[in-house]
Amino acid sequence: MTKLADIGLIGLAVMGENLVLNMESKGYTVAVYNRTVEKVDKFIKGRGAGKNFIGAHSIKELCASLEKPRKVMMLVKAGQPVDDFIDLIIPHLEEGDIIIDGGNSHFPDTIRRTKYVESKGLLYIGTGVSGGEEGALKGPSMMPGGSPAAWPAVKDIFQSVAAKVEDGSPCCDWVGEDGAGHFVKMVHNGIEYGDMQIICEAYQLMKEMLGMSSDEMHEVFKEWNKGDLDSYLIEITRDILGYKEDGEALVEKILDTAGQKGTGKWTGVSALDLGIPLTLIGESVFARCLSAQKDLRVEASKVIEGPKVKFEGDKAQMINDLKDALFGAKIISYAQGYNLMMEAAKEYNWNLNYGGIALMWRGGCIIRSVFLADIKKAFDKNPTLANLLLDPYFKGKVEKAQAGWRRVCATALSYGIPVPALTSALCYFDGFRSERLPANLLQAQRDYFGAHTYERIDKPRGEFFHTNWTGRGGDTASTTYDV
Ligand code: 2AM
Repeated sequence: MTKLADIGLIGLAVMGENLVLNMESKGYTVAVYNRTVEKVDKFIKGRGAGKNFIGAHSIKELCASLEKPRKVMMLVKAGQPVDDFIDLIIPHLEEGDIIIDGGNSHFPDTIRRTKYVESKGLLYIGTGVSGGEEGALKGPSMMPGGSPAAWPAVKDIFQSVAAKVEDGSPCCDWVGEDGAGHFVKMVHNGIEYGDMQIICEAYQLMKEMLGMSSDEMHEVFKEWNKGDLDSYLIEITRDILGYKEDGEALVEKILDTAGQKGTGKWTGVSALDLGIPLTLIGESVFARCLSAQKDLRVEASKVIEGPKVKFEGDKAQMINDLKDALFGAKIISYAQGYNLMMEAAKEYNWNLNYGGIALMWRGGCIIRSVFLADIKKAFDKNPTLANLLLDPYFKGKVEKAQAGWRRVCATALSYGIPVPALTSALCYFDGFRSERLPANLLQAQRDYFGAHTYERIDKPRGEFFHTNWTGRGGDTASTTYDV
């Protein structure tokens, strides 16, 4: 009898192909299937030739070729195709077998699918896979969640294909129940939006305010990649700025309208749902939306005047300040992202391992950076850390960065150059460290027009007051009616 496969994969697009080649290179036998069946034979004869793959021409054949407990992984288009495949796979599995979704599914779908698949006596995993095509082949960051009982059966495969950090630890660990893995992947993507936006803001300031050439900026990013900012996104920005087409920087010929696939938006929507101030990521999503209104901006640029000032400050100092601004804002972005995960853990009953998540993002994925090692350390020291800004290391770093960061924001605003992510992060920082915010006045306004009541600082919490502010309203608080 021919050897059974360790795992089966449905979806031979480039991510799927690369991931199974990665699995096979680690010593696993993989059965493969694709909706358009010709792709199976093409793969077996092409990139998969001479390797330990079993080509299946139906889902039945795929499931029959698997070692028990059977593990069937889908890497197909997110949405309805995932539900359709689940229904096609279920009849060919037995109790204890596992269905895995490695696509970019929205976490509420994964919560629903976990319940559904478990109701059939099977186990389910929804895993974030980050790192693009190259990551899939050489070692992605993997963020699995779902039925906890499924983890021991896939742990070895997942951890052996995942990226590794310097000490050999895999960038893959169990995230949590049902949709936790896809939630964490979503937050990863939101943070990616934020990291990219603050880099773009620094670029615009260097180019438009400081009048720097792409070669000069290339050198600055090269330097920045050697310190606290050392990360994949700084590294590729360095390379992009140095890339020439016919002797000129290609980046300057690219149309300034950003695309998006929706994961940043999902992160922002989730923050609004859970009441978490995820300002930097929110601004990063909106910045892409504004960039997409190109025609309107071109029209506005012809008729609306802004400040006309020429930078006369110390250029080297401003570049140094920009580095601090990026680092300060980056700390805020991760503090906010972690805050969102903590609230989601409460809301959805997930037992998240925050240090483990930092380790999963440390290598293989788009937001990989040296900085994540320090986040891991912060949570290792204090697993119940309420906010990253309260960790002594990060508190010290932000305090040190704030002077330069403030100079950058103040200068950008006076020059009329938009820096929505850098400034909103600074405002969050100042709000977070304020004992008193103006919400007392806000509560008074709410009570004035809507009798919504307020609490007092000279009375215990939980006691609510209503004032008849004008002498014309009654004493009835809004709690007694429902409008
Ligand atoms: P295909 O090769 O038959 O198009 C990535 O696009 C993967 O998802 C591919 O394996 C693709 O199969 C599959 N896919 C895309 N849309 C699909 C759909 N509507 N139903 C099932 N599979 C789909």
